[in-house]
Amino acid sequence: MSPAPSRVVIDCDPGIDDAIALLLAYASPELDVAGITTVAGNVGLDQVVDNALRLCDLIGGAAASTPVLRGHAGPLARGRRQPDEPVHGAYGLGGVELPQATRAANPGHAVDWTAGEVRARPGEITLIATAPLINVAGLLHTHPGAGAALREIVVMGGAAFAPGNVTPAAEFNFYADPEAARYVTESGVPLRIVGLDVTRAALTPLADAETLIADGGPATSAAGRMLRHLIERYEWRHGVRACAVHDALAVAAAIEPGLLEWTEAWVTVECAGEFTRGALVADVHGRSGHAPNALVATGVDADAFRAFMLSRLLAAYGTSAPPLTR
Ligand SMILES: [Ca+2]
Repeated sequence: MSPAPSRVVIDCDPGIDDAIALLLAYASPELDVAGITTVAGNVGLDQVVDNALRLCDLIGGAAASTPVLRGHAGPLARGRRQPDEPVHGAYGLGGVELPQATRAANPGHAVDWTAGEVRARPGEITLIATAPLINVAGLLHTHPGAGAALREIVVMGGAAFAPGNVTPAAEFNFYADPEAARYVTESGVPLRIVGLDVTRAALTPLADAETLIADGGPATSAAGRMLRHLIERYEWRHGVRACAVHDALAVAAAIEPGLLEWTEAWVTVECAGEFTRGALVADVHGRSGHAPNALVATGVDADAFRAFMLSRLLAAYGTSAPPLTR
């Protein structure tokens, strides 16, 4: 008998890679998605909430009734860059229009809802954060005891040794709210960080997007078209017909940590640098004198991740997939 699934809350800002991450989570029997919380990031909050609800309808099954909560619409402290619309398209899903959502978001705030969920199940909830970290920092700051009751936080964010994707030093989620990211990294909650170091080393090629489109199912073809949009952007920037699917790798890391190599380190986030605001600092050699507070992903089995993601999406949503597999 397989072990009980891990109960997760996914804090996200869909966003194409968030969308693929949600599809992957619901395609994976190892995870039980307790709720989807939203935060402004790739696009504004209203759009992010609407996208999450539409994606839940697309996924169907358990997703159709998963609580979806509105979170923060802006950063904790000063300044943030504009939403990343050129990358994700005007509505955040690469121009893929999903049918209008059949329900509204649940009442209440994402942070308070998550606190209740975590308190009700101490030690059980893994928080997968694939967006700027305002909600997560808010949870840890305003709900004492919530951090200690979390099992783990898996964060997609930062670039420990690789270049950033907003500035030369900073990755989008951390750059969007460095104070929040710093608060989370220094919170003492068990933390795994899946950053650009590994997401850029595990690219999804155009062939996989085309395979999903060719399958023709509602969710597979939507996923394929979203990935194709992302690949066009990635090719423009990086010259390869493939793309990083950052958030999906974070979900894969929560399911199967063995897909990645992990290095213990003390980590923090630069909040003051003239050129480095939002940069993840990872002390892998113990220079700071601080005890490690995170596991930083420093390697990835790219072929295994690619096969994992494609096979899971086809098995759960493909036209030849048996019904009720999720
Ligand atoms: Ca995201």
